Amino acid sequence: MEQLVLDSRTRLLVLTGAGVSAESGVPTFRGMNGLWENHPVEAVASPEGFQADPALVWRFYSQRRTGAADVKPNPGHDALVRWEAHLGDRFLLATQNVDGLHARAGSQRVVDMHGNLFRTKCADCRREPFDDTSVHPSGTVPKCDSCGGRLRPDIVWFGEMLASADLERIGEFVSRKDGTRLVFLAAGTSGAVWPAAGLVDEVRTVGAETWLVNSESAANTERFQHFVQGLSGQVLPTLAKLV
Ligand code: BV8
Ligand code: ZN
Repeated sequence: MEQLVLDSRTRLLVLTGAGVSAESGVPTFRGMNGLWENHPVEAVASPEGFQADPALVWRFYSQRRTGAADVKPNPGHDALVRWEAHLGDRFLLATQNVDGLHARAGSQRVVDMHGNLFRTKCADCRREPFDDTSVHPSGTVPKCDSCGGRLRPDIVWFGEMLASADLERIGEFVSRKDGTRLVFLAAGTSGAVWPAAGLVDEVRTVGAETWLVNSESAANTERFQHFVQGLSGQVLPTLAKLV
């Protein structure tokens, strides 16, 4: 297998998707072939879906909270923690996953691009989002104790903008001029969801070296210089040479 060299001249941006959590037992979106209780995920994970039936949306996220509560990080998560320890501030992990497994594995330099399953915010006021593991399977909609409005998961739904602070943090890392060379590695993502799927194009404008680690060829495989087919939990632990 080709080796990814992580040395003192390297700046590494990693993008992870649902495939990185699959070996921990968290179902991927494609694995559910985009459906939940034969609703298209895009319909449930959307402001329109929440407007139409907030109880259904809370049932969906309650099931996901229950499913993700006691899963463990896998060797793919652990490899990323080692790479971060080796590279320090020349490492950044942008994840599309909302399961919190990167933090649980010990990753610190993480951008939760699509929010966090175990955080809740108010749909009707600007109170701070708060950590929350509560589940509401029986179709109740939890109420905000500041404004009495509807609480919702602190997740970026389809049709919603990603946090500008998150996008800026990634953009700064990509365009940093510190004499290091940028390497971009995407793992476990089908490259179907934007704007995350556009990151590979963004990094190529600054001449980055690009890698994709995925169990099957993804929608944007040909946009990567290196494609390593395999399970992230098996590939990531031996892919990088830490110099
Ligand atoms: C926005 C939270 C607009 C929800 C998520 C047409 C063109 C361009 C864009 C669009 C378009 N039509 C619609 C859009 C916009 C839309 C979009 O991209 N839609 C897609 C479906 C086409 N994007 C948005 O809405 C984004 N916002 O664009 O705002 C806007 C503009 C102006 C003003 C206002 C608004 C917001 C996107 C964020 C949505 N939220 N998550 C939740 O989780 O409940 S996305 C959600 O789905 C996940 O977070 C994840 O990101 C995504 C699924 O993608 P993957 O992570 O890649 O997972 P997937 O299962 O697809 O793939 C897994 C891969 O791993 C597979 O390839 C598999 O082979 C592989 N694999 C499996 N096991 C392993 C493995 N690989 C390695 N090892 C293994 N063991
Ligand atoms: Zn409120």
